[in-house]
Amino acid sequence: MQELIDAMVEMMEDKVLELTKQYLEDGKDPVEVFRAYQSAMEEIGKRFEGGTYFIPELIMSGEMMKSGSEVIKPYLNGSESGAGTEKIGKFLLATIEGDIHDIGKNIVAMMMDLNGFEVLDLGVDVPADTIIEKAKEFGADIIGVSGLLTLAFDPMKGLVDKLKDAGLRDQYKVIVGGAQLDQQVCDYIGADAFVTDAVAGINQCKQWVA
Ligand code: B12
Repeated sequence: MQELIDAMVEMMEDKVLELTKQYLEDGKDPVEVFRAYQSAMEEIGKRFEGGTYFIPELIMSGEMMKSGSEVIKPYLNGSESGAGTEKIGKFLLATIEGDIHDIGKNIVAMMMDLNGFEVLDLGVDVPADTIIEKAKEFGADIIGVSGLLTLAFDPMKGLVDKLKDAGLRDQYKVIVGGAQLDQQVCDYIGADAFVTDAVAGINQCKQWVA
C-alpha cells in the first residue's frame, strides 16, 4: 500500500483513485485500503504540524479521502462480516461542538451501518445538549463522539458531565474517537472507551450490544 500512501501524501489525486481501484479489483482487503488512507493522513498532519503543508493540503486530503471512500464503500458492503438487514443496536454519532473534522466520523457511520447498527449521524460541531436530546429521542444504545482537536476534549468531557447531571450516564455507553485520543484523555473525559481506529470502535460496540 506504500505507493498509495505516497501518492496521497504528494497530493496526486488521480493516481490515488487509480491505485485504489486497482487494489480493490485485485482483491485487496478494503479495510486495509482505508488504513492506507489513514496512514497518509497522519503523514499529511505531521507535515502540517511541521510547517511544510498548509490548509489547502488538508482540504485536498479531505477531498481525496471523500472520493476514495465512495470507491471503497461498495467493496466493504460485500466483505464486512455481520452486514445484514437485522439491526443489532442504535448508534448515535456526532463530531463534538467546536470541531468540524468529519472524515473519520463518516467512515465510522458507514462501517457501523454495514455492521448492523442503526445509525443516527448528527454531523459536525454538535453541542452536548443536542446530542443528549437526540439520544433520548432516538433511544440510542451507544453515543459515539468524534473529536480531532485538543480543544474538543473539554466539550467531550462536558457531554459526559451533562449526562451524569441528568442522571442518564448509565443509559448509554459512550465511545470517543479521534487520532489525538489516548487512555489518559479518555479517563479525563469519562467515556467508556476510546479508539483511534474505526474497526476497533466497531468491535467494541458489537461487544457492548452482544
Ligand atoms: C483533513 C484535516 C483537516 C480538514 C478536515 C476536513 C474534514 N471534512 O474533516 C480541514 C482542512 C477542514 C481541517 C481543519 C482544521 N484542522 Co485539521 N486535520 C486534518 C488531518 C490532516 C486529517 C484528519 C483526518 O481526516 N484523518 C483521517 C481519518 C480517517 O482519521 P480520524 O479522523 O482519526 O478517524 C479515524 C479514527 O480516529 C476513528 N474515529 C474518528 N472519530 C471517531 C468516532 C467514533 C465514535 C469512533 C468509534 C471512531 C472514530 O475512526 C476513523 C477511521 O479509522 C489531521 C491530521 C491527523 N493526522 O489527524 C489534521 C488535524 C486534526 N487538524 C488540526 C488543526 C489544528 C486544524 C485547524 C484548527 C487548522 C486551522 N488552523 O484552522 C482546523 C480546525 C477547524 C475546526 N474547528 O475543526 C490539527 C489538530 C491539532 C490539535 N492537537 O488540536 C491536526 C492533528 C493536524 C496537526 N498535526 O496539527 N483539518
